[in-house]
Amino acid sequence: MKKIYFCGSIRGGRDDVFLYQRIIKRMKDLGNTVLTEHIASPEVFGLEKDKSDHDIWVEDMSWLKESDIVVAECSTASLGVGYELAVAKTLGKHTYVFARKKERSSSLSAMIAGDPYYHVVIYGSEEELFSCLDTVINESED
Ligand code: 6K6
Repeated sequence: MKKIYFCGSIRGGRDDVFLYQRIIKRMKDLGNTVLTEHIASPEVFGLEKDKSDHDIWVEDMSWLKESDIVVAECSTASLGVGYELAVAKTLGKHTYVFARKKERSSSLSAMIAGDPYYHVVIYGSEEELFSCLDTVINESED
């Protein structure tokens, strides 16, 4: 079973917060530990008041180093998630990036979509997202 660092938008916008909840639940139901469960909290901005930005960065970098794999849902663009993905690559973490299909492709940044380091999944439905999620988590088993 894996320690998963899940990335999702916080200050970039919270439109997908309930999707993050379902993704985290799915990963936990499969027996994994999700190090960043707070991303799915609807009260995230209330919680933010308790910590400085530096404290948040220190804690997140420590979890990122500790993680076995990184999973990011990138349909809502976020500077912080882009930063985490770049650090994950530097650390050599297996990194899976999910984004919803848009009319022509997706709104995923070309800096992520175009970098062959990342395992990118552009999904059409939530069913497809979960099916791919199950597969990548099983694939990444040691
Ligand atoms: C405490 C509890 C819930 O939220 C907090 C405080 N804020 C953050 N806590 C932990 N990680 C954060 C927080 N703000 C941003 N991040 C990290 O950056 C997360 O791991 C997200 O994947 C990413 C989101 O970046 P922005 O730019 O959308 O905020």
